[in-house]
Amino acid sequence: MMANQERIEQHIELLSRFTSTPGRGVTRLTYSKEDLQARTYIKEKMIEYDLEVTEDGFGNIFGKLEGILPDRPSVIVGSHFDSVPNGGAYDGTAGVVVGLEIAALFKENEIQPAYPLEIIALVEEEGSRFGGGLMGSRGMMGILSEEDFKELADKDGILAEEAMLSIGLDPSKRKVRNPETIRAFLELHIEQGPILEEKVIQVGIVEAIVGLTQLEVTVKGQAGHAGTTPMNRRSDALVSAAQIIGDLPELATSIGEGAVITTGRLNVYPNGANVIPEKVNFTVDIRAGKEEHVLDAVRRTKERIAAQQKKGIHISVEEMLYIQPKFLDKNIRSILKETSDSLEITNCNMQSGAGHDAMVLSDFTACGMVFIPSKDGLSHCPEEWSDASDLAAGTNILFETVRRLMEEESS
Ligand code: HGY
Ligand code: MN
Ligand code: MN
Repeated sequence: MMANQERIEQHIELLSRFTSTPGRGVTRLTYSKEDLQARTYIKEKMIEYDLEVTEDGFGNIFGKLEGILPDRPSVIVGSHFDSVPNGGAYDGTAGVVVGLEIAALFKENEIQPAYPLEIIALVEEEGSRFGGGLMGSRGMMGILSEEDFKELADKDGILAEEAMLSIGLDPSKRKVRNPETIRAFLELHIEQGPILEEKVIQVGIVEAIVGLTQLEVTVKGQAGHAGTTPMNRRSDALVSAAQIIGDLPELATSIGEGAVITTGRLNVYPNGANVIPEKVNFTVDIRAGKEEHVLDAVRRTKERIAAQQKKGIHISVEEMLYIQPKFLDKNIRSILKETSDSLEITNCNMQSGAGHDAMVLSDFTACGMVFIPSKDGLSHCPEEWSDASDLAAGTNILFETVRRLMEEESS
C-alpha cells in the first residue's frame, strides 16, 4: 500500500491555483475567495475518500473516518492551508495533501481503522490576515478566547467573524475541541531550510520547535511638510522606527544560540513622498531554541524601543503571539524512525526554526512531525518547491505510523 505520487502532485498543482496573486506565488488569505476555493476542493476530496466532513466555528476543516471501536480518540493528520503573501505551493498545503492521500489509501485498501482517523485543514496558521498566527489551532484548543477572536480584524478593519460569514462559514459552530477526543496529531511539513537537501536525506524527524514571539510596534509622531519643517522641529515616526529596526540584527547576533529577529511588515502613514511620516507600525518576529533567549531578545528589543521614546514620539508595543519552545512526543518520534528505517527512507533528527500548529497541539496530545527537503532551502516565496517523491515517502511513513498508533491503542 504505497502513496500515489501522481495524485499527490495533482492535489498540490490544483490547490496552488487558488491564489490572489497568480504568477507571483500563492497568496491565500484566511476566509478569502481563494480560501473558499481551496476549502471546497479539500472538502470534495474528503467526501470522495469517504470521510465525514465538518467545519468548526473558526472554519477549520475535519474529515473523519470512524473507527471500529466506538467512542475512541482520533489520530489526526494534517496541517494548515492558508499562506503568507506571495508564498509557495507547499507550506502547509503539503501536510493537508498528505492527509488526503492517507485517507485515499485507507479507502482504496478498504481498511477500517480501529480508532477514528481524522484529516484536518487548519486556518490562519500564518497570521497573514489577522496577525499573530496559529489561530485555527489555538482556537480549536481553547487558547484563543471567544472574545479575543471576536476582536480580530484585518488591516482594512474587516472582523474575522464578518469575513467568515462572507464565505458562508458559521462562527456560531462549536469552537473548542475536547483534547480527550484526540489520540495524536501528525503533521508533514516542508523543512523550509537547506539542511535535508545539503545532507541528501529524504525525511527529517522533528525533535523540537523553536519558541517564538511576534510584536506589533506602533510609532506615533507628527505629520508635517517635508520642505518647510526644519530638521530640529520634526517628530518623524519613520526615522525612529528605522533606528529601532536597524539595531535588531546585531541584537540577534549578540544573543547567538540561533536567535533570529525579523521585521517582515512595515506600514507608513500617510506614506506620502513629501510628508513627514506621522505613524509607522511594524512587526518584530523573534525566535530561539531556548526560552531564555527568546525572553532576552524581547527584553532587549523593548529596551531599544524605550530609547526611542522622546518628545513628540510615542511608541507602543503589542505582543501578538508568544509560544515557548516545544518538544515533540518521544514515542511517536521512535515510531517515525522505525517506520522510516523499515521503508529504507533516509532520515535524521531535526529542530524546527519555523513555527507550526504542532506547537499548539503538543500541549494537549502526542504530536509528531516529519519534514521533507525544500529546494535550495527556500520557502515563504514563489520559488518554494519540494519533490513529490519525497511527499510520497513522507506519506508512506505517516500512513504506517497512523496504523502503528491505532494498533498500539487497541492492543
Ligand atoms: O512563521 C512561521 O514559522 C510559520 O511559517 N508560520
Ligand atoms: Mn509558513
Ligand atoms: Mn507552515
